[in-house]
Amino acid sequence: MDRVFSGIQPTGDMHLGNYLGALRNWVRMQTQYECLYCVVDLHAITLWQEPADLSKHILEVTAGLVASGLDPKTNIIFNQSRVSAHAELAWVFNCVARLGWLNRMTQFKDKAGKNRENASVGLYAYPNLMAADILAYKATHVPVGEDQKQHLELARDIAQKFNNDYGVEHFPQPEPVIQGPATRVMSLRDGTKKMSKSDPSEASRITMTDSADDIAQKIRRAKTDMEPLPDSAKGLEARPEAANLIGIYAALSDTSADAVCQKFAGAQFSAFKEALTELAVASLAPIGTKMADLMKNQDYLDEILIDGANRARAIAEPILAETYKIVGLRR
Ligand code: AQP
Repeated sequence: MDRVFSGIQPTGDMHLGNYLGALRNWVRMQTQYECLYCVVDLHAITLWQEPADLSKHILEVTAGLVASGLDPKTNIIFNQSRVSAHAELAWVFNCVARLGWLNRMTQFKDKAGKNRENASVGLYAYPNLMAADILAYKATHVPVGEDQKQHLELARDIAQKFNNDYGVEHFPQPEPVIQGPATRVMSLRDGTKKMSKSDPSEASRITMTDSADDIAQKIRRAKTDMEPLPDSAKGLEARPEAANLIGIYAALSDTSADAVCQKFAGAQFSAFKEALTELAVASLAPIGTKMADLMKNQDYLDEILIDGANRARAIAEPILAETYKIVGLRR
C-alpha cells in the first residue's frame, strides 16, 4: 500500500520555502494517500535549541500544518519524540549505514561549517534518523524540497543494504516526490543560498506569520539585478535572484516560469515586485491568521500531537518488532 511520510523541523518560523517546497505538496497528497506528517523535534536538537523556544516551535509548526490545510483526522500529525520507534530504528541504521556514505552528505558539511570537530554526533547521524523516520512506517513516497534529495538517496541505500545483509524484502525503496516550480526557494538577500529558518537575516525569508506589510517590505528589498524581466525562462540563466522571484510567482500562481516571463516580459522589477507582493499576501495571510487563532488553543494542538503519535505508534511498532526479529534481537 502506498504511504506518505514527511517531516519538518521545529527550528524557527516556517517560511515560503517550506510552504512551496513541501507543505503545499503535502496538502495535495492528503486525498490520495495515507499520510504521516511529522514535526521532527529530534532532528531539531542536532543543533542547539533553547528549550523554551523549541517547545513553542513544536506547537507553532503543528499550527502551521493545520492552517495550511492538513486535516488532523485523516492525516497522522505528530512529533517525532513521542514515538520511540524512530530513535530505536535509527540505532539499527547507525549499524547499517557506512561512515563513507555519511561523509558525502552536503548538508552536514554546510551546517557543521568550518568547525566540524565541534559539531554534534547527532548532526552527523541525522540522515540515519531520517531513514528511520521513513522506514519505520515502510513509507513509499516522501514529498520534500530539493535540499533533501541526497538524504532520501541515503535512505534508499540503507533500506537496500539492510535487505541484502539479512536476505529479506523487509523495507521498501522510498520514492522522493520533488514537485513544482519552487522546489528550492532561495534567500531574498542572496540568490545562491537556500531560504532557511536558521538564516540570521530576517530579510532573507518570508515567513508564514509575516504581516502584509512585512511581506511587502521584504519583497521590495529583495535583491535583484539591473536588467528588465526576460520574455522566457531561458533569459533567467545566470540571474539567480530574478530566477528565484519568478519561480516563487510561478509556484504561487500554479503556472510555469516561462508563462510568468511572458506575462512580465520587459517589465522593471518594481512593477513585478508589486504583483508578487499581492500574490504572496493573498496566499499566506489567511494561513498566518489561522495559525495565530490555533496558537490560542494550545491544548487542542497537544491533542492533535498525542492522537497522531498513538496512531503512528500503532503502525511503527509491529514494523520495528519485525525488524528486531530479522536482526536477531528477538526470537
Ligand atoms: N528553501 C527551500 N525551498 C524549498 N523547500 C525547502 N524546504 C526547506 N527549505 C526549503 C523543505 O521544507 C521541508 C521541511 O524542511 P526542514 O524544516 O525539515 O529542514 P530544512 O530543509 O533544513 O529547512 P530550513 O528552513 O533550512 O531549516 P533549518 O534552517 O533549521 O535547517 C523539507 O522537505 C525541505 O526540503
